[in-house]
Amino acid sequence: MKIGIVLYPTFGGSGVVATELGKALSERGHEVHFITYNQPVRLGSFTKNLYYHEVNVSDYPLFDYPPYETVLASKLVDVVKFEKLDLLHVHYAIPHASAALMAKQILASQGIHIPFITTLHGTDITLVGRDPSFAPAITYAINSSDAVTAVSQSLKSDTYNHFEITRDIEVIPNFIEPEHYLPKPEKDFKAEYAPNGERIITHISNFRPVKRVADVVRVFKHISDAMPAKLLLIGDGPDRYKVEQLCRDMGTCKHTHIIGKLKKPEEVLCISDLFILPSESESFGLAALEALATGVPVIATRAGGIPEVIEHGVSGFLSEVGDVDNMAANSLKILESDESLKKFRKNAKMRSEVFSIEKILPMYTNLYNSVLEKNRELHTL
Ligand code: GMT
Repeated sequence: MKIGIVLYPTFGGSGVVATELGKALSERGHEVHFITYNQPVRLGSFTKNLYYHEVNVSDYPLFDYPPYETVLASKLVDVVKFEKLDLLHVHYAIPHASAALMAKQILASQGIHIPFITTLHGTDITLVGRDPSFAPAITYAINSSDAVTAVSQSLKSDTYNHFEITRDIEVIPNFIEPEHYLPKPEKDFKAEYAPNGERIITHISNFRPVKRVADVVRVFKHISDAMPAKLLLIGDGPDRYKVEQLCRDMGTCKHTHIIGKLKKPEEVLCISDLFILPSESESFGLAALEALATGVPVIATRAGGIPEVIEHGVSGFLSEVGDVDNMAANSLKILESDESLKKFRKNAKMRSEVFSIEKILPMYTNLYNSVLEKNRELHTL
């Protein structure tokens, strides 16, 4: 198959999922064309069957708001036509689904019938998409997609609750490539951060308010009062200053490293003992799945799709949003002894196998095949 994947190239989870999906498809012989405004962070190096088409919006004094969606739609028309793509798969509804719809309509007027699949990731529905200034356009683009997927059951329900959706949504969970997360012999690196054998606690996110990173610092304060521990914060975003200030106020700075954005989170996860994800809303929690895949148990909230990933009391623990005391008590249950940590580590790794690429990829390829089949039936009558 020849597949066009539209995505955000940045550090967000949807871009990571879309890039890893494209890479996995290309390794299995499909031709994949990434279409976006910057090189996807996880794309890596020159690989067979993978192509990247950059969308450039020209600068013009009139454009206070550069018309990205229009330029993207034009790029899609061009790539579909000249690379002879079979289908488009857009990740994150805004504005990718409406750009794909526009491209589909333009191409149809030229006798080319390209189907498009929209994958909903989270904030496109739960935060931004709910904004009335987007809702009519998003609803129409979702309903006009040839197929729609959501990364969790919770996101599927949210989509039906927040929008007038008249079509089926298939749940296809996010996935990991297990071999990316094999423990590496990084003993010295661990010793640099935890020279006296301290437990290493990690959080990875885009530091947006919805992630509640301040709660990570508060939970860490309880942990470090009870046992020697270090906190590694990975990522960057609007709440970073607030979090830095909180570390100073709580006196935890000397045990905290705010590392910033990293391309390979597994390099930090493989020296970690516990991962904390205290989000207010989270459609899936890819970072938590990456932690599990590295054998790191997760302390998280019962928000959105997180309970579909973390089994309470087995691969980690779940608490109510904002219940720092409960998250801290649960962390200590895991970290209190080497035996307990070992058991949770093993369970974490086992849980992640449910989401291995070998199990999830066929869900996408089956969907692609059925969309192509329907499209053929529709246009060869
Ligand atoms: O919030 C983020 O981390 C970014 C955002 C995105 O779309 O890039 O993530 C969403 O999609 C991820 C991949 O499907 C999910 O794992 C995240 O849970 C989801 N974020 C939220 O729902 C807040």
